[in-house]
Amino acid sequence: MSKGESGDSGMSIQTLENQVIIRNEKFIEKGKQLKPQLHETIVKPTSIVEIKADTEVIHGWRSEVAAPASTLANYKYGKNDSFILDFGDHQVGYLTINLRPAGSPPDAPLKLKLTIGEMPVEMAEPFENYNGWLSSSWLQEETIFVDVLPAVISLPRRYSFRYVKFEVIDTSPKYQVVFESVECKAVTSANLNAVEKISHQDAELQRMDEISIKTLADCMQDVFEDGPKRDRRLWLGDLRLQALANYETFRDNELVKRCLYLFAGVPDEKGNVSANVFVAPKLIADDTYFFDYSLFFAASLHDYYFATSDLETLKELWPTAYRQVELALERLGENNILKDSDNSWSFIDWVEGLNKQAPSQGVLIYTMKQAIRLAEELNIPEKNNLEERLEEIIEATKTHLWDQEQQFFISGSDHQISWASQIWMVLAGVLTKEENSKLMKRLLKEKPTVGIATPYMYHHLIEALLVSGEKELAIAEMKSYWGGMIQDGADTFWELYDPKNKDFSPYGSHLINSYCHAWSCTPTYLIRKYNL
Ligand code: RAM
Repeated sequence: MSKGESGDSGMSIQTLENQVIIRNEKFIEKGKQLKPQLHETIVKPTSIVEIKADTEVIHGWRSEVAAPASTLANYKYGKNDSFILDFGDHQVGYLTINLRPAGSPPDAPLKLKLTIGEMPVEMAEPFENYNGWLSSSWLQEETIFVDVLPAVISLPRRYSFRYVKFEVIDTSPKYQVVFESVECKAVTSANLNAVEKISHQDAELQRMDEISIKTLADCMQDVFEDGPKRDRRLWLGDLRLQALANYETFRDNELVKRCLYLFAGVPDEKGNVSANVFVAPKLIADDTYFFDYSLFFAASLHDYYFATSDLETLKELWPTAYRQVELALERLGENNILKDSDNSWSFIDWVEGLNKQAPSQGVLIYTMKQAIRLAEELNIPEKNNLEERLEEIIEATKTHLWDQEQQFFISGSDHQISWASQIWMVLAGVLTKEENSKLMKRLLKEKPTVGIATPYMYHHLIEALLVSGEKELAIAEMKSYWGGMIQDGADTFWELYDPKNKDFSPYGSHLINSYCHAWSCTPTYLIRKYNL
C-alpha cells in the first residue's frame, strides 16, 4: 500500500507500508567488493570574507574578500564575534580546527557555532527561518562546546561547502580564542589524473567542461551520490547521467558496475528496482519507485555495456533490466498508451503541474530500444517480443499522443503540451530526424508554458537537439543555461536553476537546494561525446 504526503511542487513523498525486498546476496556481495578507495587532499581556506546584500546577484548575497586566510591567526575572538572563511572552491570533506586561548586561563568552555554552506546565501540567511518541506537537518551546522584549550577539533561529519561561518557564542570575560588554522580533508573516489584534458577553443565551453568534471568528482564517493550536501545517496536517474559523463572523463567503470549491482541487489517482490538506495548501515532500498527511474536501470546497463564490453556483467544483470521493461509494459492500457495517474508515479522533472504520461511513454520507447540492443548482443529470443511490442507502441503513440493540428505531442486527459513530452519523444526517435528537427525548432520558438525546472531536464533538451542535428542550437542553449550558472557564481553545477526565477526550489526554500549536483554534470559528456 502506498501513502503520499504532498510537497509544494505537487510531487508527493512516497511511503510504502509493506514493502517487500528480495535480497540477492550474490549481487550485494559483488557490489560490496567493488567499494572504492577514497583519495584525500588537505585544502586550506583562501580568504576571510564578508557576505554583503546585493540585489543584483543570485539570492541577493555576494561574497567579498576581507583579508587573506593566512592572517586568521592574527585575530582574537570573544563573545559574539564571528568570521567567515572561504575555501576558494567547492569542497567535500572533513573539517579540522586548531584553536588556542588568549588572555587568562580559560575559566569556562568555549561555545562555538559553525554554519557550513555551498553558497553565500547559506552564510547570510538564518537556518532557523527555513520552512521548506524537506528536513531542515540537511542544513549544515554544528554547535560545539570545547572544555579544554588549546584544542584540535576534528569534526566527524562530512560537509559539502565552500564557506564556513564561525560564531563565537561565548568564551568568558577573561579569555578569547585564536584560530591557529582551519583545514579540510577533501575526499573523492575520482582519480583526477585519469581525465584527458581538453583545451577547447571556446573558453566558455572549456570552463563548462571543467566545472562539470569538478561536479562529478565531488559527487563520486562511496557510490555516485546525487549531491554531497543532499541527499547524499545513489539515485538511478542521477546515476545514468553520471555514468555517461564518467565514460568520457574518469572512466571509473568499476564504480558504475558497483552501483548497478547495488540496485539489482534489492528489488521488491515483483522485481522492481527502487528509485534510490542507501548504503549504510547496510544496503537498503528506499520505498520510492518511479516508472522512469526503474527503466533507467536498463538504460544504465546498456550504456555500461557499450562503454566496457563487459559481457559477464551484462549476462548477470540482464534479467533485472528486462524485468523493468516487463513491469513498465504492464502499465500500458489496451490502446498501448501508459495509464496516467497522480503526479508521482514517474519523475521526469520537478516542473510544477507537469503531466507525466507522454514523457514517460517516450522514456519507455527510448529504453525498449536499448533493451533490444542488449538482447541482440545476448542473442536471445526476448529481442523479437520486444521488437513486436515496440512497433505497436510507437504506432499507438503517433495515433494517440501526436496532435496533428498543433504539431506537438500531448499528455494526459487535459492534452497538456510540455517541453518534457516533446524532448522525450525526440530522444525516443518516434518521428524521423527531419520531423524531430522541426519539432525542436517549434518547441524553442513557441515555448509552451509547461517548461523545464532542472539541469536534469535541460540535459535531455540539449541531447534532443543534438540527435536532431541541431548542434548550433544545442550549444546556444547550453551556454545560456550552464553558462548562466557560471555567471551567477557556480563552482560546481547546481541541482536547480531557473534563469527566470533564481530563487526557485521545489522544496519550498533555496537554502535546501544542492549546489553540487550529479545530474547537472553532463556538459562534459555533451561536449566530449558530440564534439561540440
Ligand atoms: C531529488 C534529488 C535527486 C533526484 C530526485 C528525483 O530528490 O535531486 O537527485 O534524483 O529528486
